[in-house]
Amino acid sequence: MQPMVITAAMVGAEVTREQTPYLPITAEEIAEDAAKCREAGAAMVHLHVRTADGRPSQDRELFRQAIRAIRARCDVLVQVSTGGAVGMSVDERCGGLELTGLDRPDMATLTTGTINFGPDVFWNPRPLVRDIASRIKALGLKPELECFDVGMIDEARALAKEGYVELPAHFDFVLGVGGALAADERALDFMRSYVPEGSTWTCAAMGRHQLPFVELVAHKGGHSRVGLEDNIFLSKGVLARGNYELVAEAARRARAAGREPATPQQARQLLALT
Ligand code: KMH
Ligand code: ZN
Repeated sequence: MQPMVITAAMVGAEVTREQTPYLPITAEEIAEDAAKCREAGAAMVHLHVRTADGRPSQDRELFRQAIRAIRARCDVLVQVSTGGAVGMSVDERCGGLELTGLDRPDMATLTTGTINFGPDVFWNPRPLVRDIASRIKALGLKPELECFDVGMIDEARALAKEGYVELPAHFDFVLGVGGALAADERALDFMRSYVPEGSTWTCAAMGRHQLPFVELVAHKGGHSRVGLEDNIFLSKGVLARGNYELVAEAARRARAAGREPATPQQARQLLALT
């Protein structure tokens, strides 16, 4: 069976140090955890950044510092978030896309529709999605199409028809966000059956579903996203002492299902990155 690309969603925009003291915040903390994630089996990190006091940010210079610190330590691929935090402007959200040359990310997320996001709304109207898609395309990056619900896969088809993205594409099924599609095996099965022919997919299941879904996904041939952005617990009531512990557990479960964790080089090929 083909290797599994494990992505570590390390920081996010919502988790706080009050919830877990193990959340990396500074560039050095992110890079140290990223290197351990790479050793544990991650091929890619999904990156948000924070200000020194822990507030969510999409600041270009903070991204630059984090990416440089990561690349100084290891060869893990870097996928920048363009989702940012609820309420950010489109320009704010695209801070990580302003990096070129040696600091250029390897990939960027593109959420293809609006959803309820817990008590908030993650606002992605169609013109905004096309704006972000154009910026990702201008940088020559392949987007990871983040779909929190089924209609977002249809929107990916529309985006392809209009020339904003190419098919086959790479999808991330984000399951279990409050107000959106549940982390339920039937939902996953429909999503994976519904993507355009030849597409690849990752699944990011929220909270307690995160690690069990790695096993499910391993058997179904997909790739997995784990990390503190989506889940802070290694097991019931036990905090993960860093993203690397979640990656190590994901790698263990992948191997038990016959899937080796992909190296960054293998991930490039499997996901057809430029
Ligand atoms: N923080 C969420 C509102 C992404 O990174 O592309 C959006 C998010 C999606 O995390
Ligand atoms: Zn994110």
